[in-house]
Amino acid sequence: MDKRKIIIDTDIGDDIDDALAVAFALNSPEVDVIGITTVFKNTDARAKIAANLLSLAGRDIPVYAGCGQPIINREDVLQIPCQYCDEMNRFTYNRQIHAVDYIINTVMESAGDITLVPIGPLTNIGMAILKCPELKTKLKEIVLMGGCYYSHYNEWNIRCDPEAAKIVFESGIPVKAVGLDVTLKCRLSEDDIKLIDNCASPVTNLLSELIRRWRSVTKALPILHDPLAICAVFNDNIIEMKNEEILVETKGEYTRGTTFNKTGLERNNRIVDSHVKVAKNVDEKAFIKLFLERIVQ
Ligand SMILES: [Ca+2]
Repeated sequence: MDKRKIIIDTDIGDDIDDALAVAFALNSPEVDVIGITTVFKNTDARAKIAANLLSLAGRDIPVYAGCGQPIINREDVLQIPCQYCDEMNRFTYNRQIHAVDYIINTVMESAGDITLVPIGPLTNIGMAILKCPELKTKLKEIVLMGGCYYSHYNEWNIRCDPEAAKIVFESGIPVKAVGLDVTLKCRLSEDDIKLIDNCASPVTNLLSELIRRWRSVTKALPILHDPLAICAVFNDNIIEMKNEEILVETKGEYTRGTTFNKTGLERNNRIVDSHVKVAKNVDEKAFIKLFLERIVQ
């Protein structure tokens, strides 16, 4: 089986689903994680969390820190993510190369077989496309978590950097987007968390600790938003995808960062010739089963 080469671009450290997504990708034989880049706010701390996870997994995968500031929005880039702790400071990453340059160099030197998997705000990807428009001809696909396509809500990843999202959706690069309206169906239960807690491998021990830190702040159960984007890279059975033309609102006072399904707005049932596919539905039971099988080994 040919493995899909992927670069995961992540805001690991705030919501718990990024760490779960990286662990899921590392244990999925269909994909080869060739690099991890971090984005949004404190990308240095996020890179150290990713490096810690990779170290425990015994995987030698390079990590690069990217843009902390979105293109127009302003954020506190020194804010410490809730899953970070001082012990993670010893984990290192490649500080010589910025994530945007790593993405550009790696994709441009490739045989056109690299898929980007952004599971945070799209700043690094948008900046890479702005800096090197030739990426459009070299990237295989972008598979992202973000947006909300069959109901109108300004989902976090798009809202945090609407300009970057607009660049990505208008780039002409094949995009597969897994939106909030579908990912919300994929929620872990208390019993699922116990399975992870009881597994006691080095990676699941860290995941348990990260889940505990995250739950102490949120009092919530993990939702598998980002792992579903990893699944969308290789599995066509669990997620139903549909071609749509997607617009990103960048101006609205109340709607900035909302994704609009142009086909839905027109209501004329025309055939859509679009490079964008969005998730319409998910078999959440099959997905959570697959996810747990691969995390709890
Ligand atoms: Ca994320």
